[in-house]
Amino acid sequence: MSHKAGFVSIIGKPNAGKSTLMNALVGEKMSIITPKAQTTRHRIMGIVNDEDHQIIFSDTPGVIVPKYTLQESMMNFVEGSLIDADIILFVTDIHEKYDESDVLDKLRKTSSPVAVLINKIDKSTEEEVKEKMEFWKEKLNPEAIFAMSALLGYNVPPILTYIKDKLPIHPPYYEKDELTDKSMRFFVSEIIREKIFKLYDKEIPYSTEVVVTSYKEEPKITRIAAEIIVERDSQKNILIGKAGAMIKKVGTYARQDIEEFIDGKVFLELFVKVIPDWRSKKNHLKRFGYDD
Ligand code: GDP
Ligand code: K
Ligand code: MG
Repeated sequence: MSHKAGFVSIIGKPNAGKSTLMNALVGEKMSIITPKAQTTRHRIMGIVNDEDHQIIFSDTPGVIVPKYTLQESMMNFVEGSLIDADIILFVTDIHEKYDESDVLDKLRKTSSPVAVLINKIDKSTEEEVKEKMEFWKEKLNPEAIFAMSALLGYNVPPILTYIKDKLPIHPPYYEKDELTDKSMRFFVSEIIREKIFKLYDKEIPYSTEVVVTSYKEEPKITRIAAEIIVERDSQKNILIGKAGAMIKKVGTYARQDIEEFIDGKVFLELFVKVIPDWRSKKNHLKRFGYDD
C-alpha cells in the first residue's frame, strides 16, 4: 500500500499545445486554449486522482523573453515550475524551430526527470516524427520522448502511465475529490478572458485583465459581476463596440461556457474599466495575482 503523489510541470513555447495536453490529461476544461500566444498567464493546477495516485499538473505560460513587467512575472512562474516539479513535461510543436536557449540549458541541468513530448504529429509525416525524435535525443538526451497529438488524444494514455510510474511515493497533497486549487472566480475570469482573446485582434487581448468582483450562488441562478480592465479609453471603446455589440458578444459566449462549467444558470454582468499602464504597475499586478 504505497500511495504516489507529485507535481508535474508542463512547459514549452507559446502555442506548443501545453493547455491542450493538460486538458486531455485532466479530462476537464481547466485551462483556456486559444490559437493566440500567451493566453496562459498563471500557473493553473489540474489534479488527476485515482486510488493510488495523485498527479498535480501545472500548465505554465509559454517560454518567452520578458519584454515588460507582466512578462517578467510570467517567467517567474516558469522558473518556479522547473524548481518544484517532480516531473517536467517539455512540449514542443513538431514544426517549431528550437535554437539553443536558456530553457534548454535549464532542462539539461534540472534534477527532475524530463520527458520531451513532440506534439501535433497529426500534421506531420512519419519521417518528420523520426527526425524530431533523433533531434531531441541528441539535443537534450531526456529520460523519455513521446510523439503525440494532444488535440486528438493520440499517445496521451502512455504519457499518463509514464507519469504514474515516475511519481514519488508520497501521501496525497490535496483532498482526493478536489479537482483544482483555483477558485471558481478564477475559472470564470479565465473563461471571460478566453472570449476576449477569440473576439478581438492585436493589442486588445494583451491589454486586458479580468477580475470577478462578485460571485453569488442563489438557489436557481448564480449571479456574477466582472470588470474588464484596459489601459486606455480607445481600448475601452473597441471592447464595448458600436452600441455595446461587442461586449454583449463577450458576455453571451462567456455566460454559455460558465453555465456549462458550473452546470447551472448564470446571470453575468460585465463592466469595462480603464487603468492606465496597468501592465507596468506592480501594485495592480499584485491585485491580479501575478506577484508570486
Ligand atoms: P499553449 O500555448 O502551449 O498552451 O498551446 P494551446 O494548448 O493553447 O494550443 C495552441 C493551438 O495549437 C490551439 O489552436 C490548439 O488547438 C492547437 N493544438 C494543440 N495541440 C494540437 C495537436 O496535437 N494537433 C494540432 N493540429 N493542433 C494542436
Ligand atoms: K496558447
Ligand atoms: Mg496555454
